[in-house]
Amino acid sequence: MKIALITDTHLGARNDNPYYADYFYKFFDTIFFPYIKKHNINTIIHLGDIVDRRKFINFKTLQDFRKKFVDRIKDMDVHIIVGNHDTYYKNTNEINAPRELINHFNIYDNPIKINIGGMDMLILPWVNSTNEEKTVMMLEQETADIVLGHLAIKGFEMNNGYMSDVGLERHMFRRFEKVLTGHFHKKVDDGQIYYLGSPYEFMWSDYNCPKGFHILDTETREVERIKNPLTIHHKINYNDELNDYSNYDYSQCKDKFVKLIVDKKKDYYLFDKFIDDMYKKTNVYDLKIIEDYSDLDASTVADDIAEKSEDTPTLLENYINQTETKLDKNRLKTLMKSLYTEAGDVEV
Ligand SMILES: [Mn+2]
Repeated sequence: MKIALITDTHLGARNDNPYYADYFYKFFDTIFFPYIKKHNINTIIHLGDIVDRRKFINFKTLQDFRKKFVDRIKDMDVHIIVGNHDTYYKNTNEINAPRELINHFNIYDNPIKINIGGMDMLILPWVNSTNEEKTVMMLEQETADIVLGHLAIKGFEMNNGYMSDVGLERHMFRRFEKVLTGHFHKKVDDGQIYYLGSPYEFMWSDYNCPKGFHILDTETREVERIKNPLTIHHKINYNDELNDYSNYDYSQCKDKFVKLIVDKKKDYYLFDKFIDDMYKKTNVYDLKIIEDYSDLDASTVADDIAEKSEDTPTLLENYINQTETKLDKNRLKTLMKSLYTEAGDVEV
């Protein structure tokens, strides 16, 4: 039996931004649902963070969710593990979005052992102060073939370049054949614990980070990755000494957030035309131009900032790296990162 595994869909992400919603549902319309239909897959396990907001839901996001997602899986065998973005309170999973929105599916807001297709699975939803003891006890005592969860585990790369330093210890999971989990959006593994990664991009930190979903075969116990080739973030390194932009193919900028990093700009007229044409010929959602000042022979630090600060988290990290302080820089970075993420969630 084959099971589709998907996680961290965060529907309604980026303040319910419609461009991101279009991009998310393009994945469901053209990649995910065609795949599971073609392969007669009738069982889905969602490993948490099905929606983005923890406290409430936007009606447009809710309608899309119902029509473009829930209605298409309503006759399937669906299992949903509650993630941290699904829960209202920080210290308990008791009130959660799946329970309120789609209670007719199997929803797991507490640790439990289940069996699907003859395979014993230990299900571990988001760990908080209420269920931590039970989670640890089940990890120590329960027998199961695999663990499926929405887990924070120390020592994994959360986003490009960011390591997790809070959560459960890896050794707690070593008794099990495989651990498959949501939570961090980058696909990483240590050969036993697998962060499956989000199915699509959310932020610039997802740029160049492969996305997709997985198929678990309960007979062979293999986990197969299905790639999602769709992206929403696109970077261009502009250099008119090396490249000719007169016949530029703008199709790669269509329906994208674009960052144009200017390495060399000799011909100002051509540059302006390039920008004008970008707007005229393609539906670019947003264009950010980042000038590199290396032409001005600025100091190495300024070069560094211009070159490496293509997104805010990187800028914060570079700033902390260059700061003279006795404080723990990794803790500072984690704090800045969580502030940045929290600020992104604030209603405008
Ligand atoms: Mn998530």
